[in-house]
Amino acid sequence: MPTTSTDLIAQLERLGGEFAAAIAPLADEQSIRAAQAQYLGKKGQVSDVMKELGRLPPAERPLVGQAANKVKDTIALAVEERLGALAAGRRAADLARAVDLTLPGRPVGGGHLHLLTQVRLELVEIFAEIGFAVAEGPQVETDWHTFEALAIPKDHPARDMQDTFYVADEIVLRTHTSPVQLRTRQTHTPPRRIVAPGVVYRRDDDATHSPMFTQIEGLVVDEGVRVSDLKGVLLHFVNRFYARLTGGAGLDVRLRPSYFPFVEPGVEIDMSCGFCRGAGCRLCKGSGWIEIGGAGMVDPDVFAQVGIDSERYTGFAFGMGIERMAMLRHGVNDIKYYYEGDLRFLDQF
Ligand code: 2NL
Repeated sequence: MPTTSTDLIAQLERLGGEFAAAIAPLADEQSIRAAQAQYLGKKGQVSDVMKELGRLPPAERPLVGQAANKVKDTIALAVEERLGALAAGRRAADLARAVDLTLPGRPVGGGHLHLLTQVRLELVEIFAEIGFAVAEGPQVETDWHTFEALAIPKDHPARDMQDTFYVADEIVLRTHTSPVQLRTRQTHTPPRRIVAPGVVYRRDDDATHSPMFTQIEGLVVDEGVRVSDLKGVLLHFVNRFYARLTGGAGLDVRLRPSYFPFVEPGVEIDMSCGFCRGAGCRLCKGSGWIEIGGAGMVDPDVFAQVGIDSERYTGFAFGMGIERMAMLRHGVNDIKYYYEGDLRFLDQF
């Protein structure tokens, strides 16, 4: 039977009518789109009808083409309407759901200072109680302030590229906060009592060393300053800072001879172990003492570098790592925890 344009137009109109009925029971976008493809896709029913177009006399083809465009529009409109109706249904269901407006809100966690910041502020307060002022300075320093003025010789390993980050020739990331104390020479004449807390940098990286860490150094310069003054300051510090570990018992401090280029004599600072009270434990490795830093009487050569008369003035200096102090007091066992930003760690403090 020969195909006529009337037949094809009727078939197209029938498809348009069928489509709306076909998608009426479909309740999700994916199946509606699949149905649309079944009608309009390359292998769809509308294309099947259009394949017959070639058999018609050319003059009749435009009429069928128009009918095909109309059915495409009808189908597209039916898809939009059905999807719109589904979305409206979902909105209505959302609105109809009972909401108890008296329920308490979900708590929004408040932030707090990082453990290292808390400890740094506490340290500053402890030293302020006995007359120390706080000093700060640049983290990018000259070789002179970092090494030369502190009598650290040109061939000292600390100056090696292996140990120090060089920013440029003669410019380094400070490896200790001592340059801060030297810089206060420009604004403070003796007597001077200052602490310099801050970030320092060394090429070091393992469970107890990080390339960036925090230090606090102290410096006292006056007439008649002696090693016993150093020990008194350190006793005040350990008993204030570690008090909660000892349950009221006092902590002792001992100074062991050691060497730092910028002090003479130089000492290593130990405190009595507050965990086992001297009985011997893992933290003090059975010795009853825990090393907490270094110190010494400022070398007269260092005073000479910054124009302080070492015949008239003497002074002591000390340095301690803040990460290590917090590790000892709070039982932190890897330095990396401080810098990872993991709230499960940070929120404990
Ligand atoms: C340590 C040892 C120390 C100093 C730091 C110092 C600063 C000036 C002059 C002389 Cl301006 N000395 N600081 C002295 C001895 C030891 O630190 O083990 N730090 C973590």
